[in-house]
Formats: sequence, structure tokens, C-alpha cells
Amino acid sequence: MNALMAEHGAYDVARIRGDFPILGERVYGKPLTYLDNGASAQKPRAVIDAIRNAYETEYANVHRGVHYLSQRATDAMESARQKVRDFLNAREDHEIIFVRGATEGINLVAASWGRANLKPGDEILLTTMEHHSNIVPWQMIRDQTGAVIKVAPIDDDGALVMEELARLIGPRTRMVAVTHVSNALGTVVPIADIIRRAHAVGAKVLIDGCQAVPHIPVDVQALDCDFYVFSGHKLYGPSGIGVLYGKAALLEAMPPYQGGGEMIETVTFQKTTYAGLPFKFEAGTPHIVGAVGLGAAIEYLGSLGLPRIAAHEHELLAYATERLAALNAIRIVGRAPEKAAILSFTLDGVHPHDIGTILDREGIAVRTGHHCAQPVMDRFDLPATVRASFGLYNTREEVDRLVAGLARVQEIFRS
Ligand code: 7TS
Repeated sequence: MNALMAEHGAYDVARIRGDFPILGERVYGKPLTYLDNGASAQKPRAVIDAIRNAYETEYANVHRGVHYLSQRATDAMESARQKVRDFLNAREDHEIIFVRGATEGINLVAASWGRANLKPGDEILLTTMEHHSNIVPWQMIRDQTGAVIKVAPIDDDGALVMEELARLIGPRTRMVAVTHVSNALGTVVPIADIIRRAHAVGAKVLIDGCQAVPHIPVDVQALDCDFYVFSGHKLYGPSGIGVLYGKAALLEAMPPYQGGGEMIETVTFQKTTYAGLPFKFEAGTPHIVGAVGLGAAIEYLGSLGLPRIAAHEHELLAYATERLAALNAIRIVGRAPEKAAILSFTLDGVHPHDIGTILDREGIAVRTGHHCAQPVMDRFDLPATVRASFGLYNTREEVDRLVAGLARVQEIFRS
């Protein structure tokens, strides 16, 4: 921590909150307590200004125009691609494909890589704690190819059962698609170990990094993963933009996912040849300003230092876990030894939606429901949980407000 402090100074959360205009809003006359960062994080002024500046001063369609503004817009978008490459430590800019979000990134790999590589009986390995967006695309490709889906289980704490996972990786495994951090439980998955085991049998690995990149520095070369996806909006950037990283050799061998403008080299009615990477996978006009906004978000995170953000959130999660555990009748769902920024729980006798509604009246935004991870809910025999998910601007005081809100819920349901 000392080296980090020396580089960036102390982590001044009050000052950092000032970077996020929306945090000054009031909700039902109460200060906003935003604890739904796992769904979408709020945007710092640096991102909002970058979006505004892009529309006001450097907006035109990209990659096709010879005119000045088109060049400016193209440069801005390609500079964002370089920022993403640095952020993930990818080897090449063209290994970064801009997509709509993690969902589209996974669909792209499942459809393009899956159709080209999966045969009947080939196995796709998932885990119980995948978000639906890392389940459904694989089921769709399974149904088209005759591949088989296997599922690695989790234990009562919400940790992956590694011995079972190791047993499920075998000579028929072609793809292992796992989340880096569970959105419903907060579990940090030991992906380096999984990647090693998968590669030992020649399988490819896709990591769903949606819930990881806002909290954990990622180095795709050190990890040696084949694909890594994330969404901009959970990383303090805009919605409608996300990233698929893929190793160049794999992406080059994959057929296009969608056809259209931007992704071609030449077109006749007889035959079309495709553009090289990354454009082969970016059909149509992209979310130009979204990419610029994502680049600004990555720069902003870099200015704070991801390890410092992680340390702050870790401390907050430990504090929140301790305070909630001390409350009567609260059950914390997800107690894996390694967790990031997510606290899921239930309260005996009260439906999560009622808890969410009462907290909302106190200005506290949490998420309630199955969190698009129904297999996790089934595993714990629950219809839903309440989820508080922390971001770089949350404070201990906000945790105290959450605890007071929960006491209020208990009071209402006792009377
Ligand atoms: N993977 C994980 C682990 C996620 O948490 C989410 C979104 C997705 C994929 C899909 O991301 P998208 O940007 O393409 O929609 N998770 C959540 C959530 O936990 N609450 O709302 C969205």
C-alpha cells in the first residue's frame, strides 16, 4: 500500500465522489445511496465530458471518410481501442473488438467460434454461477451443433468446487466459459488455474470479466485466456459499448458474426472478401462515442489506480459483511474466501422485493431478484436475494445507512 500511496496520495473518497455529478442527487428528499454498481456504475465527469466533447467537436462516421472530422472521429475511436488494449495488456490493438457489451461478445464467440469448431459430443464447460448471458448463447450453439454442456458445481459458500471442475475437464472439452467474478455471489474464480487445466487438454477458455474489470487488474497475456469480455457501463463508462478480447490467431480463423458495411474488403453479388481484424467483427457503424467514453473511463480508473480502488472496496465489503452478519435473521449468500465488492443476502420472512422497496424509500438503491443467475438461486433454494454491490465511490457511512434501512425493514415487518 505504501508504494501506491506514494504514487497517488491517500484515497480521498469524498473528493472522488465530487467527480460523479449524480451522487449529489437526492431521492425522495434523502441523499442517494447507490449500491447497485454491479448492474451499472455511475459516470464520472471525465466520461460525461469526453462524450460531450466527442459530439461537439469530433463527430462523424468513422473509417470511411477522407474528410477532416471523419479522420478525427476515427482517431478518437482507435485511440480508445489502444486504451483498452493497455488496460487488458493485450498484445495487439486488433485483438480488441468493440461490441455492444459482454452479452454480444459472448454471443459472437459462441456463434462464430462455436459453429466453426464444435461437433456432436464436444463439450462446453460452464459453472453454476454463470450469468444467463454466459449460459444461453452456449445452449443455442449446443442445439445447432450437437455439443454437450457440462456444469461445474459450487459449494455452500458459493466457491467453485475445483476438484469437480478438474474432473469435468477432459479430452472432449473444447470450450471452458467461466465468469471471473460472480455477479450474484461476489466469488472471485481462480481463472488462472482453470485456464491452465483447460489448455492442458487443448480446450479454449472464455472469461466473462463483467464483474471483475472494475475491481481487479487484468492481464490477458499473463492469464493466457483465449477470449475475455466485459461491458463498458459497469466500468464507469457508457452503456451500449463493450469489449471482446480474443487472441489474434483465433479471431483470424473465425468466420464473421454479422455481415454488412465496415467488415468487408470487396463485395460483388458473387463473392465477398472480408476485412482484417478488428473490422471483420465490427459490421455497421459502431458506437463511436461510446468507445470514446469507455476510453475516458479507463483513463479515469488509471488516474485513481485500480489496486487502490480494490483496497478501498475490499475494506468496505469486509465492513458491510461484518455489520450485516451482526443483524438478526440476515443470511449472507456467498461467503467464498475470495470475494469482490458484492454482498447478497436474504432476511428471514421478508421477500427481497419488499426489502428493496423499503430501502428505496430511504434513498438506497440495491438490486433484488435472481440477478440473471437463476441456477445460483436454485443452488441455494432461494427465489431471489437482495444484492448490495459496491463501487469506488461508496463509503462506510453508506453501509451504515444500509444497515439502518434493514433495521427499518425488520421494524415494519415485526409490527
Ligand atoms: N456477465 C456478468 C457476470 C454480468 O454480471 C452481466 C450483467 C453480464 C454478463 C451481462 O452484461 P451486459 O452488459 O451485456 O448486460 N449483470 C447484471 C447484473 O448483475 N445486474 O444487472 C446486470
